[in-house]
Amino acid sequence: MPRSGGAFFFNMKVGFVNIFGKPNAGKSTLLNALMGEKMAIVSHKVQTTRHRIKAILNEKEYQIILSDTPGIIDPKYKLHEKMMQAVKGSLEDADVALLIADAREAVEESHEIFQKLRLKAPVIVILNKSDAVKEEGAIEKAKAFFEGQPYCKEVVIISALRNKGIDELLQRILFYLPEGEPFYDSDDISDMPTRFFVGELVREKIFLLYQEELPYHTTVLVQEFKEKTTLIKITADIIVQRDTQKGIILGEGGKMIKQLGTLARKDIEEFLGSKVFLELYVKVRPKWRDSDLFLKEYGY
Ligand SMILES: Nc1nc2c(ncn2[C@@H]2O[C@H](COP(=O)(O)OP(=O)(O)OP(=O)(O)O)[C@@H](O)[C@H]2O)c(=O)[nH]1
Ligand SMILES: [Mg+2]
Repeated sequence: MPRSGGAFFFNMKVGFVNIFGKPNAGKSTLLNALMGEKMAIVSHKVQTTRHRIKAILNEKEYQIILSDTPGIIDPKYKLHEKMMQAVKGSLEDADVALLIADAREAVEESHEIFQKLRLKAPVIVILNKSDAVKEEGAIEKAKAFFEGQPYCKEVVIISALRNKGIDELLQRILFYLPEGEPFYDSDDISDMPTRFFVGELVREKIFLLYQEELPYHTTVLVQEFKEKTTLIKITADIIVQRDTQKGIILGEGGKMIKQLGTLARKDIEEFLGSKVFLELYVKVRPKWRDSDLFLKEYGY
């Protein structure tokens, strides 16, 4: 039952608007731009997002349930398989699909992925990172290419980072969105618990601070979340696969984890609007990325 509290909704537009694309195309940045606040973590590295993250955009005239999804890849281990299951689930319930490509890249690779999705929902292809395109005429060429594809209703050019074209995109989304009654309370902004967002912010800083493969061997689990009188006490485990990785996370004399803690705490405080005491522990769980048991425990 929609929690509409007995109110009537005339001509309200409601539905699931799900974002898909290659890793690093800017899906999470776009979700944040549409929401007008940071809900999904972003990094310069590929495969940052691992879950389907719903964020609810509530206005009088519409309720858009946005979904960020992991970048589409060929799975190499069980965590990847879970990530691609999150994509699959989002393909099924989309009312409008946003297929996003990095406008600096050649169109073929994204096209191949988009084609295989076989979406039934109307598709808007989004050319993102327009601010960073150097080559003259390149965006227009890419736009014409996608407009010629049978799966594509229309193409919208944006810069999610610079907030360019976002209002126009919103108008085009609303054009395709069906009318209905809201699914969520008007003050809900996500279906994920606060703990999840806290863990994600720690994970984002791991993507920022540590080189190469380490972030891909790591996950974060919030163990304790206690609201005290003047602050919130949070304890989180950083899980890695090997002892050597634990050493790198800690750094010499604990230098690195201290830096990680400081960066993460600042963002968590901003997100929660409260002072935070953050305690981080590093735990070694060999092959957690391939263990159903561990993956389940860690929320995948
Ligand atoms: N120049 C430029 N960079 C952008 C834009 N949008 C996103 N980025 C950058 O692209 C990188 C990846 O952005 P994300 O939003 O994490 O990409 P994603 O598609 O969610 O990536 P995964 O979660 O790994 O699949 C980050 O460094 C962003 O700052 C844009 O419009 N312009
Ligand atoms: Mg992402």
